[in-house]
Amino acid sequence: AETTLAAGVQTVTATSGPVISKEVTVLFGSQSGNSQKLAKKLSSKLQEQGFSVTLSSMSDFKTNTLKKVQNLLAVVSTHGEGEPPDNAISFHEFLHSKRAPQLEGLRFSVLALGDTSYEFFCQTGKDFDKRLEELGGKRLTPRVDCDVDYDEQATTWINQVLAALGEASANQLEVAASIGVATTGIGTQTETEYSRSNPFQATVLENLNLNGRGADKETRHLEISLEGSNLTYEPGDCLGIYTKNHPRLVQELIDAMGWKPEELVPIQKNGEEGTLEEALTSHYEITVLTKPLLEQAARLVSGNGLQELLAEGREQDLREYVRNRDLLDLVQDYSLKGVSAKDFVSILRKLPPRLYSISSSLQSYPDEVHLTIRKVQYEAHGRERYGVSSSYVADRLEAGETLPVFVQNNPNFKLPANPDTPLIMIGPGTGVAPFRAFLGEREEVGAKGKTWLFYGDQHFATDFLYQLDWQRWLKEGVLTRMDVAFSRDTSEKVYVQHRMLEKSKEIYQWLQDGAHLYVCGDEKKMAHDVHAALVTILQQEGGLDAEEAVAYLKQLQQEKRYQRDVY
Ligand code: 2AM
Repeated sequence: AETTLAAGVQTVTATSGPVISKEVTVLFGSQSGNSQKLAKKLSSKLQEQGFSVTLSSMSDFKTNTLKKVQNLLAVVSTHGEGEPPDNAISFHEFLHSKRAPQLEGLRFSVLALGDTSYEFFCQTGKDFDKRLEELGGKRLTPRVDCDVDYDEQATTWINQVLAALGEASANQLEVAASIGVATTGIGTQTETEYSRSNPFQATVLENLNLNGRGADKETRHLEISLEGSNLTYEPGDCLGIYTKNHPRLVQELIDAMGWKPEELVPIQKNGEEGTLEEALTSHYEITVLTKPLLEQAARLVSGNGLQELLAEGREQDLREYVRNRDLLDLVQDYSLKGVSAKDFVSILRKLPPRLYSISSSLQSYPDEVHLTIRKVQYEAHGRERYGVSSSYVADRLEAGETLPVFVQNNPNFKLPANPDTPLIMIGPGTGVAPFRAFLGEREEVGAKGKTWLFYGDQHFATDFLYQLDWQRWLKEGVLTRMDVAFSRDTSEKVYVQHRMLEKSKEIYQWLQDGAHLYVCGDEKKMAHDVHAALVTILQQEGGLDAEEAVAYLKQLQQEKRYQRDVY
């Protein structure tokens, strides 16, 4: 086998056996790494069947080679309100621009990842699917749209694609010896048996509240042992944790329906059973109302009023109803009396694992992983509501207990390979988590590059997360500069972007010096405003006009010098 690696694009060609003319390009657009993982899996399967596969991130794909591609398989997630993930933006734009070539010879298929609780479910996948057809491509297999529990549907799509391509080249199915997928340039892979589908039962070593007395918030610092798992991670990676629903919500739901907690119901698609209480606690999602769920609930009993809510023209009412409501509201507001527990769980989504940006460096804490999780709690519709995972961690998970975990590599949020490269890190609130990992790593490797952290939260006295770590790193020179914005200590709100604008000259100079920019935290408000501040800085200090400044930032993104981990 011959392996060519170039700038994140890899081509693995089988040279034993018959000459294989079937070339397949697999592209992924991935924010948290799921699409990339699936794209890799597909690529290995294709290679096992003797295909020659080019696997690449959409952002690394050379668009001028598109015309020559015969088979294109795209795995792409959707972000926010129907937007492409960062590393799919440029390819998405290219395809929808006048520069896009006609693709009559192309066969393609799209796997779309998304979340049915969002209105623009799988929008990016749908966009690609539609556009590739418009450009003349022929669908190899129909697009598959996956919900958060994507495993099964993704496997189905992969099998359909393999079958379709396999048929087309049945006479060439002399399988070359299994060819491993090289991973250089597109993230690391852990040598461990543990994964999303087989999580490691990790022991919680510490669970501390980082906020001071009298704070309005509660942010947990979790230290988790990875001993014996062989799990490794890099700064910027995420940890997936399997969580549990609130016992009170489970109880109230069971009571409202008059079920028995010990009744047996399926907890796995393979038919494995568990008690209803266990099922609703650890296996199914009961806090999110999605349209597909309501449609199925409407079919469980006729005349329960749900059909009316789902009727055409009432989209706005539906949107309002599902906001901050859960399954308990549903069974109380709509008559689902008489529905059996079995039928009920059959319409539920699996409780998906939650991903958190890791806040430790493995170099500083061997065999450990740290998380920084802010508890979400609010009142809505006359009842106290809790963030599923954050309230579990804050209120019901104690040191000494076990937590099922797995590492999710995040190829879109990585330290520069060169330790001399300057870093500008912007992470208010829990967005600061990965920067504790970045600086820990830089300390351990004795990096020389200068570093600058922008941090913000509401109050200095109670909300300065990891204050001692930053102070020590400042003293030791691991952290060169730190600017903070405490938004509610002054009469006028100050946010990280205001601090950035105050320092616009220096930031511009750091960028000239080759600094890499990292932004982590709230997407809609913070990351958006920080982006706007960067545009202003480039205009003000670099003499660019608005359009040029935007293009400049895009270029930085393309070069992986501007990376975001936003949620
Ligand atoms: P606020 O709650 O006082 O509005 C971490 O959550 C910090 O991010 C808080 O200080 C919060 O301020 C702040 N924040 C809220 N909206 C923001 C925005 N648009 N840009 C930057 N920071 C923001």
